[in-house]
Amino acid sequence: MENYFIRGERKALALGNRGPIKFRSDGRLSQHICEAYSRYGFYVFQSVLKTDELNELHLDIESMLERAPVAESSELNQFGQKALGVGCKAPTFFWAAPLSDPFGGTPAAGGRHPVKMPEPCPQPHTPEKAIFLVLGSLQFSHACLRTYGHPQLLRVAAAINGEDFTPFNEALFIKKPGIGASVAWHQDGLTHWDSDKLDEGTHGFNFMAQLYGSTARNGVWVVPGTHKLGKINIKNLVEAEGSPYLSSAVPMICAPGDVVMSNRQLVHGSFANTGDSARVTVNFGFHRKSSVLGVKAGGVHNAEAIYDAKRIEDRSRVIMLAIDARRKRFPKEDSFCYEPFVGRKTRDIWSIDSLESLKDYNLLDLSI
Ligand SMILES: O=C(O)CCC(=O)C(=O)O
Repeated sequence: MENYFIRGERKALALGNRGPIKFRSDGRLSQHICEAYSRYGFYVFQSVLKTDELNELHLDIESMLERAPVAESSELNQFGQKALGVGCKAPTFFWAAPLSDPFGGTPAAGGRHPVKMPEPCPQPHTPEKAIFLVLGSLQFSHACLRTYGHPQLLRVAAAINGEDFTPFNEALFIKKPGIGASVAWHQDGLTHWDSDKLDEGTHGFNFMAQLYGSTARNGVWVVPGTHKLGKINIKNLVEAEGSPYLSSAVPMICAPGDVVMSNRQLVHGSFANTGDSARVTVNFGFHRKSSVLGVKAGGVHNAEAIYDAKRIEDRSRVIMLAIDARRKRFPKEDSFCYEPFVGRKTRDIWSIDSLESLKDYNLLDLSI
């Protein structure tokens, strides 16, 4: 296994799909970034989040976890107060046994994780269960909301998915050393695989911002290029290999503050964190409007529904709120201009009470 991690890291670093966010003089995303993203299905944007922003994310996420339920069945946090997420209708905190694989080989999430990952034995005295995933994370953190409004990242989203791009969902993946659960191999999309219009960008992408960096042991692994191959039979892939340690896969190797853009059609997953460093990923995804408008989808992150123009607009307002939150914290930065709301008379104004207005906003996620 050690060799697998070392070889994977070496291969990942040799791909040539990492560097700072760069645009051409006409404002389009640099050609080499577009080409590498299209070729491999992921790109590591280096040093996107600077020290202040990272520190604020650390503090907020720490505070979020302190205010989360003390146990899966509890409504109280460690201070004996009503815990975050209690009373939410939409899903929020997800728990798993240490080093387990909660999804692999189960019908969860539309059965898209067909194979169980290895489940190493945890050390004695680890908690029975720990939070490994938070959904609807923007309602719990001003810092996460500000990162969602990051102007360079939103420019990338517009370059990849069009100026009228839409949200998907937002999440935190928490992989504590010796505890963090696996996410079994899967492709994210569930909706358009049989469409004759399917192409490499149909199911959108996720930004994965790294708070502590990401290593071969604790990071997400991907099989480069699989985003172009349609729906892949992952069970056959693992059986042919004779092991879930896929030799064609590479890990996302990141420093703190790097942000990966990862195609949702890629075969990807992460192993239980048997290493000694934590990974916290601030995830937020975007779609092309044409992939969601008028489409009936859902059932994993949100209830099944037809995504009409009103729903898309209501959900997209969160981008406007995030842009305003960011403008107020980083006034010297050039804010992102989100095309669908240009010329509107009403503005989405951020205030310290804004998170309350986001309660259950993720009921309107646009999962496809
Ligand atoms: O962060 C992880 O471990 C898994 C991420 C993932 O599967 C996803 O974002 O779809």
